[in-house]
Amino acid sequence: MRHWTKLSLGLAGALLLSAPAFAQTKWNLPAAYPNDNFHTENLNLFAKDVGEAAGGKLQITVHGNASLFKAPEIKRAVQTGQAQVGEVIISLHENEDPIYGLDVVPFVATSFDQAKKLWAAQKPAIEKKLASQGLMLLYAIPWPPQGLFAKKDINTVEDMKGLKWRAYNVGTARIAELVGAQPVTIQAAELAQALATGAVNSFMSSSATGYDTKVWESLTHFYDTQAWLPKNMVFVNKAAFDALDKPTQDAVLSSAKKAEERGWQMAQDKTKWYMEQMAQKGMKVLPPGPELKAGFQKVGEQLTQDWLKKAGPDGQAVIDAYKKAGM
Ligand code: PCA
Repeated sequence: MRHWTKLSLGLAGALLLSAPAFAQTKWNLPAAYPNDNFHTENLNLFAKDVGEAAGGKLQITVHGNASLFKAPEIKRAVQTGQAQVGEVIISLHENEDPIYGLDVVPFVATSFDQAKKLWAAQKPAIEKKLASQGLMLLYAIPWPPQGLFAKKDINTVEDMKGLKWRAYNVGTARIAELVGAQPVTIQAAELAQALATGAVNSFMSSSATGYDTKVWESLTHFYDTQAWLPKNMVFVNKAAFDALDKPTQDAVLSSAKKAEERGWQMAQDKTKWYMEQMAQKGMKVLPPGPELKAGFQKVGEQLTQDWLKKAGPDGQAVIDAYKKAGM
């Protein structure tokens, strides 16, 4: 009898000790890329940092690989409070505002350094836009430079005519249109399958996504065109953020700052590694030839014109700020 009393007292004690002495807030973070992609790894580190910095008061659960919401639905889910924080590739929302599409205009920023300067110029406008949508920006991280994946030699843009082209946003669909390829919009989570079934046989993206989708199982060439560095942004529902106490808000902000620095470094560090992996799997990983390069430059000029026309004086001001920063 005494033994049981002791045991139950012990159990009750353990429960008391393990139960937080405060209310714990739980946030869901939908994300669209695989769990072992560096963006998602960084999100998990961010969640861990927040938990620690907030002394356990806020627990963020990352749902990678579009498992909670599909990529195009994530932003709305956070706006409507179905999720509290989320990650999307910014350019997915170019239709809402051209400012979301600036980092995917080819050849505006083609290195990590330039991408960082472009982000500094683009950020205030994006923050403002997000604020008008009830959202608050936390940070943004680039993808490695975008190259061209194909199943044959591509020496000129004419060689791209008729390709079954996978697009991930308005910009990549427009490229198909300009070179006479047939665009199909497919998000990363469905890309491996689209490649396997032959629904598409070409696309532009990073070595990271080539690696994530085991692209070597379907395609043979990666041309390292370094055309642009798109970015993912992580943002919160502003009302959910405002509902946190001040120390917890600070924990989110300081962890976001850490995540931003870490993520830029991860993207840079992994770029070469991803390309090496593809080469090791037997892909031809090579720079674009001079004719292809020249053709792409022309496509880029057209897309720059398109963008400036859409974005008007506000967009021009952002580009000017970028150029002033010494691109
Ligand atoms: N990978 C993502 C977006 C940009 C990138 O490099 C994709 O292909 O969907």
